[in-house]
Amino acid sequence: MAKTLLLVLGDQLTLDRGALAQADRSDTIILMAEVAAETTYVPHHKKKIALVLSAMRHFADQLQRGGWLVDYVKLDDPENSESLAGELTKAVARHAPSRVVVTEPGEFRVKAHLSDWAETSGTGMEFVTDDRFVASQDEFANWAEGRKQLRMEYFYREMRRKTGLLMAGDEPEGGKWNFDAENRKPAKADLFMPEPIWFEPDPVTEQVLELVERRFPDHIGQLRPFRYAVTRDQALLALDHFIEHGLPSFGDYQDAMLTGEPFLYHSLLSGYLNIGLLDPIEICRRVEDAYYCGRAPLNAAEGYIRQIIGWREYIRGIYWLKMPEYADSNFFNADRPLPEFYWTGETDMACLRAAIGQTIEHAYAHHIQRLMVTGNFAMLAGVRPQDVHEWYLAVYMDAYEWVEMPNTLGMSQFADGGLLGSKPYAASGNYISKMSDYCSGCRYDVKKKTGPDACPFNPLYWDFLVRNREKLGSNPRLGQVYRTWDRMAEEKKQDYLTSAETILAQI
Ligand code: FAD
Ligand code: DLZ
Ligand code: SF4
Repeated sequence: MAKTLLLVLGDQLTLDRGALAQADRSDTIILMAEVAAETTYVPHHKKKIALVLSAMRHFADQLQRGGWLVDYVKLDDPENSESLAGELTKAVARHAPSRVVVTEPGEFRVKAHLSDWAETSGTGMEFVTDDRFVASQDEFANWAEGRKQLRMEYFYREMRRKTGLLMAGDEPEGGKWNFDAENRKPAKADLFMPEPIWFEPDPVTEQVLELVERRFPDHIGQLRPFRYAVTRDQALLALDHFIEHGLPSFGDYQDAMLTGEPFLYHSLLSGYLNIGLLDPIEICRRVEDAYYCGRAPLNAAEGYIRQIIGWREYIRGIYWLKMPEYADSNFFNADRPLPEFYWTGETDMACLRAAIGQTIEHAYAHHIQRLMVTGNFAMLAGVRPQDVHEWYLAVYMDAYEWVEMPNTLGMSQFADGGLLGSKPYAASGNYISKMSDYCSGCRYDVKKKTGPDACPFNPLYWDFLVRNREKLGSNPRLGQVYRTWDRMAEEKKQDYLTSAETILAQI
């Protein structure tokens, strides 16, 4: 009789890591459970639910083919208890294991839920370190200790040294750690823009799609066509595809936005990476190879590797360092509810319509859309950061709290008061106009500063700064901006504030 019950969560689909790497096939029953609590703790996008459940089912098949005993509970099992704790209790009754093991969950919420179960059930549970990251939680905490400011750039250099990625001995390849200055080009419509690689649903995915249609008709998002990778083999093809077609221009156009081009030169790998179908270091080695073989320039390779071993690792470090208090951060005491159009895309603002529209269609928007369009607008409008957080967690196929929350509350909303960034990513319409072609198709005029036709970002930008002057006025990086405001004629200032008031009243 098997002695170990090993719970594999929906974002732990990696064969040779964590608890699975340590398990003995002859002594282990693997429990995988589709449960309503995980599909609805926020109203996840239909495509995100389909991705996770289909990938879970394919992974269970792969385990079984590899000789593992898998106890798989489907969402439409009539006996489904709807929670991970409920399924653990039932599985313990079925198998009478001598120990229960899990790889540490990525989310604080899930870890607390499982710990509670372990205690109240009296069964206990062993948590195995999740070694799918470059830096462990302890390593990050040690790095952070005693530092006044936790800047990603310095942490990133440590990760470069640790992994040896793009290092020439002790020095960074090309003599610089960061080539971002070359990465801010606006994009032009290009006939040769790469299409992502798509995968048609197999019968397993088709069953999941029917289930999602039936169970979650009111959730946000267009379910079909569903063409994302749901197995490691497919995710590896997506990686190959990106290295060949996207990476060479990734750096140059990383911050660009174009109407009708939801993906540009981005990799679309985060959804696969975050559920364990790909490994961060394997991705970075492929990117590094492309550079050394002359198939990608250094600004692209360095820029991409920085996103993975820099930003992604740093964000996870912050999450575990600061939770659970971090979840309540609200530096500006913002209290406006999220505008309804975030769920429908129905707005006259072309930039928001595009970013939200493609989110509804694909459960995807790239970083600058998330940061400078939807995030920027919410912060300028004074939306409650926890509402913004729940929206991001629900709508993106790659969203798990450990990565989504610090990006939203910290980077995008400045709700942590500047732990992640030295100033808020607040911008008027001019930034969006520079980095995209959205404004030419907008009912508002980006050049108009106030009045009914003015781009709403313009008055909202000043209103945000004035409203929060007490909190931001002493920020050295905003000194120039506040001096500009102070020099403005009183009448102009009043126009800005009145226009902002009208816009805010309308949303
Ligand atoms: P690419 O542009 O191809 O980037 C390469 C990879 O780098 C990504 O796949 C991702 O793994 C990593 N990466 C890049 N930036 C970040 C970052 N800031 N934090 C962590 N990893 C990063 N990313 C998520 O994976 N899940 C989220 O829930 C998430 N929520 C976000 C919320 C907000 C408000 C913002 C501003 C950013 C968020 N990001 C999140 C980061 C980033 O937007 C996505 O990782 C990226 O858009 C995913 O698309 P891609 O795979 O095409 O990325
Ligand atoms: C995101 C998600 C969804 C939609 N469904 C499940 C599920 O049914 N069963 C499961 O084990 N995991 C699911 N997940 C992923 C979990 O929410 C994930 O384990 C947590 O986000 C912890 O990181
Ligand atoms: Fe967005 Fe303003 Fe440009 Fe319209 S004019 S697309 S609202 S930035």
